[in-house]
Amino acid sequence: MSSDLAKLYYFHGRGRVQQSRWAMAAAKIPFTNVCLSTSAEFAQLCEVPGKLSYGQVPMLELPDGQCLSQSMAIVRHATRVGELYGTGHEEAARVDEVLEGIQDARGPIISFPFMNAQEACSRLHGSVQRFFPCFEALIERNASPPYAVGTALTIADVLLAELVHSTLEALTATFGDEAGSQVLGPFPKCRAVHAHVLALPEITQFMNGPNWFAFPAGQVGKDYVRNVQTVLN
Ligand SMILES: N[C@@H](CCC(=O)N[C@@H](CS)C(=O)NCC(=O)O)C(=O)O
Repeated sequence: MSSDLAKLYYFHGRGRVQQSRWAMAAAKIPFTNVCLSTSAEFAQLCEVPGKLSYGQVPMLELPDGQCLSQSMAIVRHATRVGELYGTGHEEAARVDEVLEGIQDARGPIISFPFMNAQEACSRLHGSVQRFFPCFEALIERNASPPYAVGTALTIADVLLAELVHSTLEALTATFGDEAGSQVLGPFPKCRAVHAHVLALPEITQFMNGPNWFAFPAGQVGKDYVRNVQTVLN
């Protein structure tokens, strides 16, 4: 079945689809979320040939009915549609270099609701110490602040902003307002990318619209974990 709007299938929360949502918003692709609530809904999706290529969500259903799995394939599709891959092959390769670093750094954000919050933050802190100096060096090398690659916005900036944002949310939810600025204080270039991306009208609209889900801490996190466990049974 097709409709005017692209549909992102996932659970009632962030998880592995959150980067796709930021990418779709930055690329100005209108979309809606289809949030699974029951294992029957998931089983039904799995049974339709061509819907879930890997028997997994996230999945993006395009308005013409075509379905695309794998969160980073969805991110890259939105990136190409929104022309956020930089200019030329070399910049695209540099964008990928940042994206893959973000994937390596982002594990503790994904596992956050499934762990004790303090332990999750300790892992997150380790990840920040390991990867944020690298992001700072990449932005420095690019020499066109605040951008990580080239002289205009790319998906590298958007997903770096998402990582900074989620990190701040995790630390603030666990240790209070000061914690985020303390941990991210030594990384002004990453914070500048974050500020720049958050000021974009399409991102402001996304963050204040129906496609925005709260960070999965506290009760939100517990509800999300229950939802995932129910659906995956
Ligand atoms: N590499 C995939 C991983 C997707 C994934 O692990 N999805 C999980 C939910 S977060 C899932 O659908 N698991 C069900 C299963 O594997 O049976 C992506 O990034 O999209």
